[in-house]
Amino acid sequence: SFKREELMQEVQMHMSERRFQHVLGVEEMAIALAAKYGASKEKASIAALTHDYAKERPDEEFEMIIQRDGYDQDLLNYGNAIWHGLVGASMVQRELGINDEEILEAVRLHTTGAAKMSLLDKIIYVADYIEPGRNFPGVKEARELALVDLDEAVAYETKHTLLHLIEQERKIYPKTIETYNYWVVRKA
Ligand code: DGI
Ligand code: FE
Ligand code: FE
Ligand code: FE
Repeated sequence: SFKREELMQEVQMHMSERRFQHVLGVEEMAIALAAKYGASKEKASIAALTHDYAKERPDEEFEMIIQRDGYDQDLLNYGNAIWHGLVGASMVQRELGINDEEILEAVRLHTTGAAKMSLLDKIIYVADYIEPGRNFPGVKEARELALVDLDEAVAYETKHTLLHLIEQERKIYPKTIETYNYWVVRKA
């Protein structure tokens, strides 16, 4: 549709060609998962197209917004990896005029996940991990799980992301641990 073309152009202008190709891969995967699990394909498309919209913004801009707009100031102890979704959703809203709270929440949660995730949140979280351009050990298993059981795919991604972060001795954002405790430890 025309709206999608316009949104795609706006997103493309804000990132490298390589990242834009990732975004298109996430969109393709998100639409497929929405079809399979009965979510809105249009919302999946818009959330996927905008999920990394803020990824190439300077740290100073995120720091200014975190200080100005009443975010938890503990966020200042993290970096772009945590900010581009959680805080980036406010740029998606303000600059792209997207006011659908389900879409904005999927953008906010796409990196860390959360204990409480909607179907759309799970679709974007998983699609980001398994889009066709991703190539890392374990991605095949993640893709297979996503076709069978979306919750299992969320658990798999969370566990393996955390293992990777710990291996690299990176700082873990508390919400990432909440996601682990809920989806990996406490899952049914
Ligand atoms: O933006 P993408 O690269 O497409 O993917 P993403 O937004 O899911 O993840 C961005 C990075 O954030 C990725 O390298 C994993 C990392 N990450 C996820 N949870 C945490 C984290 N990094 C830190 N330091 N702490 C976390 O809790
Ligand atoms: Fe991201
Ligand atoms: Fe992700
Ligand atoms: Fe992404």
